[in-house]
Amino acid sequence: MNWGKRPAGRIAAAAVVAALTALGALAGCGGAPNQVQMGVADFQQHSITIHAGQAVHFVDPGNGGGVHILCVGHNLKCVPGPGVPPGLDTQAGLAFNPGDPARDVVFATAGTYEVICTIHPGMVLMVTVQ
Ligand SMILES: [Cu+2]
Repeated sequence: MNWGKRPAGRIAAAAVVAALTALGALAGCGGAPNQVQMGVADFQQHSITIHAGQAVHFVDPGNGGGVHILCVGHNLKCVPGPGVPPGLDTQAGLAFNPGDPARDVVFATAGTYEVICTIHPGMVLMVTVQ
């Protein structure tokens, strides 16, 4: 049996993954993707903070995602307002089916935006744009 080196190799690999994860977190305000993933009937997180001019990277995975129609609004209704990004500013909203390509939505104007889904009650992502 020659298992001597395997545990060390695994520990080293885990350390590399941890370091890369830390780098990714540090890069959050440096143009790295501000990813928000969707599940069957909700966002996987309910708030995100970005800087004006940055995009939120919306991901609806083919495995575990859902049908969603996103817009800025409240209580299942799209409410267009000043500073709302194109695509999230209409009643039609931004439609996703599971497995669709991810989409970047740029928030150009500072403010707080309530991104909702017109299908799923309580599916809310508060986007704070600094
Ligand atoms: Cu939805």
